[in-house]
Amino acid sequence: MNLDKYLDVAPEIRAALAAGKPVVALESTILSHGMPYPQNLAFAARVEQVIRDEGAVPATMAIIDGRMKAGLTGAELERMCKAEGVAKVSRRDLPILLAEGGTGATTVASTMILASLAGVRIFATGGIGGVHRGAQETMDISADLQELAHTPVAVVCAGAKMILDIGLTLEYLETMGVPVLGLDTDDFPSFYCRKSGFGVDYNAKTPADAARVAKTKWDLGLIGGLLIGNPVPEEYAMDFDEMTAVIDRALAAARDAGVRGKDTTPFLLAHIVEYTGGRSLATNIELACHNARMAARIAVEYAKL
Ligand code: PSU
Ligand code: MN
Repeated sequence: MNLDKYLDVAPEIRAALAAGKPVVALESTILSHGMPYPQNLAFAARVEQVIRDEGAVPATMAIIDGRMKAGLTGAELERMCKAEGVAKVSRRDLPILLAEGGTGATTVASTMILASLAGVRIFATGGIGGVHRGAQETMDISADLQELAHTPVAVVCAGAKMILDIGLTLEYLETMGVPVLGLDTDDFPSFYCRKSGFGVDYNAKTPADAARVAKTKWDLGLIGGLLIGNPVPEEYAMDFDEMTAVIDRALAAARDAGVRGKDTTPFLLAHIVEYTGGRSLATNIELACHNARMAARIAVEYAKL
């Protein structure tokens, strides 16, 4: 298939990939549906600069006017951040949005798809979707997990939020054969906090260690990606007990409001920001920039292998 029919790769990214230089994918749902405007716009520019400062090229992914984009212009980033008429696009939504010429922000799952199509192997995000608490009844399990099982991209995240059942999320990844690494940690992080109480499969002490595991997985022809947990820097971490209470309150609000399906995660994120008086947003921004920095270092090491 000729991908040019659907996909635009920005010239700088195309050149970097052709030369074997490091490129890091970024998602756009974190902008459109994960953070308020205009803080998301400042974040979008900063996170791209963090990647450049490490010697890699950022590739923010989105669907714009029916085309898949790897690499956005300033005006396109602004459009994603204003989020007017911007859908949340996961794997199932992708063909619909392209066929109807729509505009949407890509989740972890669909960003992995775009990255893989463009040839980008390393991706930085904030937190991934996973098995929701109460999934035994709702069957709400993010498509992000299936994507990690199928698509060859290494996702650097600050773990999973406690809006999810972290234990079940890790069980699911084990079943799907997805390696879960920690960057210099034995404990899978829980987004706002450095620990979750659940272990990782491998403590990658350095970005080079993580790059080597990814390279080995793909050399072996094992399908799918990897999940790399990178704890929030100590100075931005939030109190575990406080966040447990805040998240319980947000979950109760979602239940009372009857929120379901793809609206659940954005609803919970917005309420957590509200209940913490914006402190959680500052932490979210810092941890996502830290993930971008480490993802860029992994991409630099991966490019040498
Ligand atoms: N978790 C966060 N911030 C986010 C998301 C998750 O802490 O912005 C977004 C990501 O784009 C992720 C998506 O892929 O939500 C998961 O949504 P769902 O649970 O509907 O699959
Ligand atoms: Mn869901």
